[in-house]
Amino acid sequence: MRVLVLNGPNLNMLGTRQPEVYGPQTLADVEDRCTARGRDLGLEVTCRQSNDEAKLITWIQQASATFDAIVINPAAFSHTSIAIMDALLAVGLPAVEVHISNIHRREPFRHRSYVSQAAWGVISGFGVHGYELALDALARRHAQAQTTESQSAP
Ligand code: CA2
Repeated sequence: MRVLVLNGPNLNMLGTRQPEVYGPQTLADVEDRCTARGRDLGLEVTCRQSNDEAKLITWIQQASATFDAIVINPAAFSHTSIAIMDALLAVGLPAVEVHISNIHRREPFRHRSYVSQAAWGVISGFGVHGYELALDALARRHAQAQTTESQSAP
């Protein structure tokens, strides 16, 4: 199973500012942890980050050719981007939305995420561990789908 892990705007600054909100780990640390967790779970993980909404949309559109699932922290685009929601709905891959902080304990404008409408599940508030939780959930979903498939085979 191949999983695309996408990070949105400003997450390239992880570990350099606001550690009280987002923790001390850098984006490189987060990506390394995703790759390692993926290896343990038998997933092939590819990580990308962009501050550019168009780039994120293009990666999502192209994902159906190469990936089986998406983990996405859309960052501030969660609260604004109907376009990212539409791209995820269009590709139809299972997507897990991750937020490092608990967006529901923060300012009201962070409480709504357009992206959640296109997500299979949402993880928020577990720090950067949320990315690994997302990979765990996708691996379990994949294993369950394979069991169901083999049981219904003639
Ligand atoms: O909690 C999250 O993961 C967020 O997606 C992070 C976004 C925020 O707009 C969302 O409401 C919740 C912000 C990402 C900014 O990342 C920074 C990291 C380090 C220093 C400064 C910004």
